Amino acid sequence: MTHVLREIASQPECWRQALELGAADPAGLPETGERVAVIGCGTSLYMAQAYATLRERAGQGETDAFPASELPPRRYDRLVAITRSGTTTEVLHALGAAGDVPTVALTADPATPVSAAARTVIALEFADERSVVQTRFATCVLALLRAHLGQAPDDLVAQAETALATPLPEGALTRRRFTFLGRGWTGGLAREAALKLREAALAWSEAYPALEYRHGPISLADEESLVWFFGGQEELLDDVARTGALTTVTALDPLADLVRAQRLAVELARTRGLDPDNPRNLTRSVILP
Ligand code: F1P
Repeated sequence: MTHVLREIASQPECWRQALELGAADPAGLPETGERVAVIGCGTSLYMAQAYATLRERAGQGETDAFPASELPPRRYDRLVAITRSGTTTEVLHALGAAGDVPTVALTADPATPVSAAARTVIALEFADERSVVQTRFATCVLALLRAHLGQAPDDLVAQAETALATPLPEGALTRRRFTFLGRGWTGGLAREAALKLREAALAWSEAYPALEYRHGPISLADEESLVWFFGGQEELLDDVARTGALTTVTALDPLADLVRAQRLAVELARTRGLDPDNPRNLTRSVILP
């Protein structure tokens, strides 16, 4: 079994710990009313985007997400950084430039430079991973942050179990183009799902805000496409189905549905003869000279 598959399968137990940690209000996370910037790179950026939308829509305060390399010189009350490795150069630079702004980092490895760069560190060592391709660290961070916002469904762990047990959409593995659609906080999940397919399976994949899909990109949809809805955009289903594309939507919580997309990425890799633990051109973290 590959590391990534083992890590995907371990998510229910990991989420249990993450949810507990988030509900316990760990030091350093934003307080209600603060203006907050959230940063990360790659997968961690997409989790930052999901959290930013959730927090702002929960009425907890203005929250913006940025790639760590693109943080604008604006004044925020707090800077939240997400980094599994704790070594990503752009994240360390952004934290280092924060001046007197309180900073907090969520990481799987606190024995790394991020602990010196951030004022507070929240360690999720239980969610660390052997695989280059991130799965459980990312979902654990979001589960933790949702619990902290009081926005995690009570049955989230059970839903992760269901997502692991549910068969993948029939015919998905023979499609050649994969599109993920999300709205609000699930936009970040859609981008993450698309990244998983690129990283693990070298698959052609993309992601859009759901209602933008009808404004052009749908012209690419055909019998070779799979269009994956992260819930709540059923008004588009008929239009997409008419193109010949395979569509999939579930009643699962979108974070649990991301587990299904992770499984698809690994299954696709297997059918294409690829090793998802050793993705092409990728390293566990990007350390710039
Ligand atoms: C972020 C990241 C991963 C990506 C690749 C390089 O790392 O961009 O999302 O898959 O492995 O690193 P981190 O800052 O969360 O450690």
